[in-house]
Amino acid sequence: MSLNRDKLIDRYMILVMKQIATFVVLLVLFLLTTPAISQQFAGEPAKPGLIRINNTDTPSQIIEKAANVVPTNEQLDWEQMELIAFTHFGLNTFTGNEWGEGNEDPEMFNPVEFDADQWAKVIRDAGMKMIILTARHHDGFCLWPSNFTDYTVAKSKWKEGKGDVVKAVSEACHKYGLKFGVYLSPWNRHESFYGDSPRYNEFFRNQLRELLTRYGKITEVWFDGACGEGPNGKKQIYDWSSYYKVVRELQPECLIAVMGPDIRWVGTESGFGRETEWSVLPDIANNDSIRNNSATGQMEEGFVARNFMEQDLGGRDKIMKAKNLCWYPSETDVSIRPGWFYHKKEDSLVKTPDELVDIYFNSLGRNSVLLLNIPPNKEGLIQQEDIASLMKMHETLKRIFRRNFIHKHNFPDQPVITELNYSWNKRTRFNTILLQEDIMKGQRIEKFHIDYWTGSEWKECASGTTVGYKRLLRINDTEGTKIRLVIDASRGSANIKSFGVYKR
Ligand code: FUL
Repeated sequence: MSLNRDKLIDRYMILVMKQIATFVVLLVLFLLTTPAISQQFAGEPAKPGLIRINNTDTPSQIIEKAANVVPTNEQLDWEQMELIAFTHFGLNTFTGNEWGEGNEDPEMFNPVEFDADQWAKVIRDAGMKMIILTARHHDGFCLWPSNFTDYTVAKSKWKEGKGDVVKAVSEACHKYGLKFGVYLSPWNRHESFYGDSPRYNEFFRNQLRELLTRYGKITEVWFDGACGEGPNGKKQIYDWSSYYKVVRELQPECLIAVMGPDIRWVGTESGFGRETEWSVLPDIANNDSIRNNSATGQMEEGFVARNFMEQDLGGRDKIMKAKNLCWYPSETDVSIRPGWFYHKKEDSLVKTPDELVDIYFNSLGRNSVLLLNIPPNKEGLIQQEDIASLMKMHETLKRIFRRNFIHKHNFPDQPVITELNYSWNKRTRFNTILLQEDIMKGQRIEKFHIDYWTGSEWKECASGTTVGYKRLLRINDTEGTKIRLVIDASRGSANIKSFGVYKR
C-alpha cells in the first residue's frame, strides 16, 4: 500500500517536473525568437566623460556610443540653470572703452553707489541663476586686491582702496540664492611680462588660486579666447593644462568655459545659437589637457580648441570620423547693450523685451544656456533702462509658459520609438512648443516634426532637427483636438522628458 503511494507520488513529481521543463524551454525559445521590444541600446551604458572610438567600431557601434554620451552632474546642473548673467565691470566702465589699453589710471575706478545686492536682486528677479563677473578683463585691472599685481581696486579711489568687488558680488550671490562665476582674461595688456610665457603662466595660476580660494564656491570660470596682439604683438603660450589642474584641485566641481573643456562658446555674440545643436561632440580631446570625469573621479585627457563656428558640429558625418566623443554643451553669450561694458550713450540702445525674448527662444530654445550680459554703470548699479527691459522679458516669458495644454507633461522612463500622442477633449489653440530630452540618457533626436489633428486629418505644424536639453518653437496660431510629436530620425530611442504646448 505504502509502496503504491510512493510510486504515485514519484509519477506525479515526474509529471510536474516535465511540465516545468517544457515551460522553461518554451520561455527560452520565445525570448530568443521575439524581436527586441524597445530599440534601447543594450551594450554601452550611458556615462559622462570621454568615450573612445575604436578603429574597428562599425557605424552602428559609433552611433550607439554617441547616443550614450551624457553630461557630468555639474554639466547637468549648469544646463538646468538655463539663464545666467554676465556683468562686465571695471576701468572700461569709467573710460568708455571696450578693450582698455592696460595703462589707464586705476584711480578712475570709483563706483560711488556700488551695491552688489542691487545687482543680485535684479538678476534673481529676472529669473537668472548665476552671475559671472569680469574679475579681470583684457586691460589687466583686477576687481579684487590681488597680491600679484598693483593694478587693482586697492589702487583706486573707491572705498580708499579698501574695497573688493569680487567679494561683494560673491556674497550678494550667496544672499540672493545665485551661483557665482568669474571671468579671468588670459590676454593681459597691462603686465609687462605678458609674453614671457613661463612667468605669465605662473602669474595667471596665482591669480586663479586667489579667485578660487578667497570667495567660496565658484561654479564657472570663463577663460576668454580673445587676443588682439596681432602678428607683431607679444606671443604668449598659455599652459592651459596647468590652469585646468589648478581649477580641478581647488574647486573640483567648477566648470571651465570657452577656452576650457566643460562648456563651449556657441560661436556667435548675437544671442542666436544654431538650428542643429549637438552637445555630443567629436575630438575635443588631446594629450596636453585635462578633463575631469566626475563619474570616476579620474583625470582624463581633455580639450582642444578648434573651429566651433561651423553649422553642425556633431552630426553623423562628424561622429563617423571621430576618435573620441564627449559632452561639450554650448553657451550663448550676448550683451543687453551694443557693448559689453556700460556706456551712457548706449542707454537708448538697450535691447527691448521683445528682442530679449527672441534671444531666449533662439539660445536656450536651441539647446544652449543663455549668458546675458548686464553691465553695471559708473555708479556701480544696474541701469534703470536695463532693469525695465529685463523685468518685462521675465514677465513675458512667465506669461507664455504659464499654462501647458499638455497636462501630463513629464514622460519619464518612457522610451519613444517614433511618436508621442496627446488628445484634448475640445479644440485647443496653441502657437508655442517646448521639447526636452532626458539628457542623462543622452542626446538622441536628429529630426522631428509635430502634427495636429484638424478634425479630419493630421497636419504638420512644426519641425526641427536636434532637441537636447531644451527646444522651443514658435509657430502661427494653430487649432486642433490632438497633437503628436513624431521622431523622424534618432540615435536609438529618444527619451522625452517634457512636451509642452502653449499659447503666447
Ligand atoms: C570677448 C571679449 O573680447 C569681450 O570684451 C567680452 O569680454 C566678450 C564676452 O568676450 O572675447
